[in-house]
Amino acid sequence: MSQVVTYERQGQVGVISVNYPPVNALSHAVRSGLQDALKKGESDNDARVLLLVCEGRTFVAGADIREFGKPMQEPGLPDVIGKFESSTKTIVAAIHGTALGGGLELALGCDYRVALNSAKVGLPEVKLGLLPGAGGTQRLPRLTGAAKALEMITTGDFVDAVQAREYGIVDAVENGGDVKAVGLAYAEKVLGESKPKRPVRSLTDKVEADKNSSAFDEARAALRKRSPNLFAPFKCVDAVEAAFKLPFDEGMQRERELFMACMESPQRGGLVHAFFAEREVSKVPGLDKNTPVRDVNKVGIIGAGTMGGGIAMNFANVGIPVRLLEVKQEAIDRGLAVIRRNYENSAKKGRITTAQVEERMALIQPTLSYDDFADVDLVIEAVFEDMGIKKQIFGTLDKVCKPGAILASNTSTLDIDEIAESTSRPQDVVGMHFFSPANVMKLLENVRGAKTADDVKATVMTLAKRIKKVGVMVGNCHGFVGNRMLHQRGAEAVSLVNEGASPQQVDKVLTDLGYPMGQFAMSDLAGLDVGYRIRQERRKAGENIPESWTDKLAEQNRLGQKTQAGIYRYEEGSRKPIPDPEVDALIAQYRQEQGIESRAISDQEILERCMYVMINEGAKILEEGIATRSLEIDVIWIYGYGFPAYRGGPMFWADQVGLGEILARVKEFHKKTGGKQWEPSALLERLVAEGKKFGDL
Ligand code: 3H9
Repeated sequence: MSQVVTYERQGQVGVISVNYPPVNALSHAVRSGLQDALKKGESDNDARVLLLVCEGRTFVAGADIREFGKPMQEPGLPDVIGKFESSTKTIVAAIHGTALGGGLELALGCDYRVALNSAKVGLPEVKLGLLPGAGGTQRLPRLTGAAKALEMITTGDFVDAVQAREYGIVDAVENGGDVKAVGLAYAEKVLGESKPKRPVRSLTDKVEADKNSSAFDEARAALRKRSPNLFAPFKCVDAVEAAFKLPFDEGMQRERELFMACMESPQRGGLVHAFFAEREVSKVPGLDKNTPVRDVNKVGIIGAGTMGGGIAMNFANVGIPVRLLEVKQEAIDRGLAVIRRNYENSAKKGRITTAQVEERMALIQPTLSYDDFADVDLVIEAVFEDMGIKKQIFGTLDKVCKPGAILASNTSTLDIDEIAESTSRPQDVVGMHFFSPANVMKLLENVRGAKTADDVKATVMTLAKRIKKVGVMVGNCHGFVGNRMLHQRGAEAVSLVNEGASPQQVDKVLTDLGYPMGQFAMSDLAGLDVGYRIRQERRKAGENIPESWTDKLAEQNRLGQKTQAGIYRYEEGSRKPIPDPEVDALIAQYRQEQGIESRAISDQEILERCMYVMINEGAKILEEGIATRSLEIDVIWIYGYGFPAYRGGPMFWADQVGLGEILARVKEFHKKTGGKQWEPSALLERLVAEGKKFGDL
């Protein structure tokens, strides 16, 4: 028998233990180990009941995702689970940590389930573009009925042990203790009470009751609204419905067909790439994983505007006290009022309690004086993009902050090294670029300066996890990774409009690709003054940036959603962009002034120009070492800009489109326009010449 699964007997209980760190995933070795251990248990005449339990931090957290896309090695998981269910012996599963996906399916193949109260269970396959493919869609509904099963399987969300008991998924919940001891006690109880074997497949009351339920059509209608572009959630509904319409074995067959369809869909490839990429980015190449981190127990934030306030909330949410600094009392009052409103809205939606609103507000202490930063461990500057002001602020921080305090800037574009030079401690200076709204968006782009100390880099990466963000470490250049690529897309989108496209046509192409909003709706959300100010800074620095129609809008105080008018117009209280004839007229006038003859532009041209310009820039970013791996760019775009995770990120997407095809078009656009943005990246050329992909780097 394989060592990852062992069998031993304790009294009258035969114990099957899985030990396959880190998360006891159901690799081939675990599946065959389970099968062998079961055989041992069945032939052990002194074992009157069997217990399945896991070592380490968790119960089985699912199929081994690393085996996806490779030839399946027997035994398959559905067969192993089938053997547990049809075993001659009654089997108890004892759950701790997270019983997820194939892990929960394995537990559902047992007769009874007991869980520690800290445990969670779920079928998160849909988040990987899949559906539960080892009986989960057939067994879970037999315990929970249609509505709960549909909710769990189509969202992939976990439920805690107490909820799981309410739903009928687990039979008992125990407070704390050692999971094996809890499992043994429950197994003894099964014996003591002579509880019968109870295979889930044989339970029929819930499926009979919900046979004609409207829940399936309702679930499909909700999905058409929530995630119309996703493939797997609809297949999840089909599979669950089969549990109610077909006998168990036929339902299992239907589940298999639907599972294979998901497995083969490109969305599964994209989502699995995104899953691993999110975990890989936390391992920074060149940064020893044992690098010590600095203590961060108190944070100072400069600027109580939209960004500063959002950033403050992240720390208060995890119990870290914040000193929030502004220059004027009104600004601080306004900032705190916005934070309070955000928290109260969360409380209204039931996400936090009213007591938590007060606790979090109490953690955010306002101040008008830098002297209050004397004892903070980290300062994040979040004022607007003006190098002069930032240098002044960092000069002051250098004077007031204690030695070893980390001095971070939330700049979205400016040179971290230049900011660092205004202090006597550039080793403590780093970029921490949050994305708007900072309390919601999961990305934290951490920017290393030339002199940033390793322990500062390690600290900000660890801190990202602590405040529940996905941290990505990048190098220093104008706009870093995300905004540098975004600027290219933005400029191209403006050029497309100059040439004849409408803002709404450009935006639709991007939303059809799966972005939650297009370039222009996003500019309106961020505020047109942001881009305007950046362009003005660059013009001041001597760059030749021609005036565009978006500058004109900003100068007319059409700043986007916040003024209810920008590139689109907005009705009171609504965020829905409405095309505005006034803007069309302004664009037409701009074209006339520039002598541009408007032409019809195809959606395909918009897609290619908006995306390929980004891919070419992304390749240059890799070439320069600003990002070290293409998956960093993917994660930045998924978590910072809403790039559809089911396409795996822009660089993964480019690999699917084909780098040869992209390079050919980049060259054509370069020939046509001579634009620097279309100068082909040397890396892109090399990869195409070698027949390789970004993913091969
Ligand atoms: C499935 O079950 C299909 C079946 O229905 C049908 C089959 C026929 N496989 O997230 P962490 C690795 S689909 C392989 O940092 P945490 C992960 O890459 C599966 N590896 O820890 C990382 O490795 P590394 C359904 C896995 O404590 C390490 O474990 N299940 C798997 O923050 C630690 O992970 C899921 O979708 C896996 N299944 O969170 C569950 N899971 O150290 C996916 C994790 O080398 N997993 N790894 O970077 C999770 O949601 C979280 O990892 C979990 C732990 C909550 C378990």
